[in-house]
Amino acid sequence: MVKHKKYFQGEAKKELGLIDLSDFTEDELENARLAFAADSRFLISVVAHDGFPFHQKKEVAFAGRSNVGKSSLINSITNVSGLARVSNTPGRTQMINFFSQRDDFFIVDLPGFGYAKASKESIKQWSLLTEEYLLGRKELEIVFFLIDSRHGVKEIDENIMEILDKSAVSYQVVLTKFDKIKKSEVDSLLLSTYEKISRRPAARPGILATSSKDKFGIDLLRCLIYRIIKN
Ligand SMILES: Nc1nc2c(ncn2[C@@H]2O[C@H](COP(=O)(O)OP(=O)(O)O)[C@@H](O)[C@H]2O)c(=O)[nH]1
Ligand SMILES: [Mg+2]
Repeated sequence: MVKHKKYFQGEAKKELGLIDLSDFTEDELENARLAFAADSRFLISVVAHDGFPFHQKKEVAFAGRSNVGKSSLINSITNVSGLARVSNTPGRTQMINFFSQRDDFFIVDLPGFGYAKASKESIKQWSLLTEEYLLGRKELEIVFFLIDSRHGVKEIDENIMEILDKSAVSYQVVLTKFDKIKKSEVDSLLLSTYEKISRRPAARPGILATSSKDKFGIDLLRCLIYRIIKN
């Protein structure tokens, strides 16, 4: 397990909304680890709403801008390096990808938004199938909304949060690529993120900082998912 110490050297960041180890019990950490220990597999890529799989289990979805580190994060929590394709070519995945975790629950990789074209146009394109999924999918329990630590919450992220606020599901903000920012930038990143999400009605409290590169925060993300699934 990667200790917070490496990034924070023991400083309390709770007042800045940071989710940390103290939010979970030892049992939760262990059970969450076991829940992801094996049997992650790709199920299906969906391009139209009639293709959504039929099942009785819960789904947790991941959303964020193209290149935010979504595929890398899914690979990290499942420990399967090639599960969700990690791409250096942003904007290529316009499908909704479903992964099964031990046939217990499903991880859903939503299309990345905001690449290249004018942001309005790309949001429109992003939202057709995705909005249908977000607004109508009763199996969906939570959305993890990924924000690149290097950029913070941008206007296009705010636009997507507006869509998420209209959906029936709450979302948890997750900072990605946390290894990329300097220690001196951490407080202002957490502060500005906290400020921007605290006025959002459907945003869950707290911010989870992660790095797929260093496997930082991955155990905590598994715990958050485990709590949702077991509820
Ligand atoms: N330094 C660093 N790079 C990352 C991290 N996560 C992803 N990347 C890189 O960011 C790029 C986009 O990642 P990917 O997972 O494909 O993003 P996606 O488009 O959101 O699915 C790739 O070059 C990854 O190697 C991270 O935690 N740290
Ligand atoms: Mg991807």
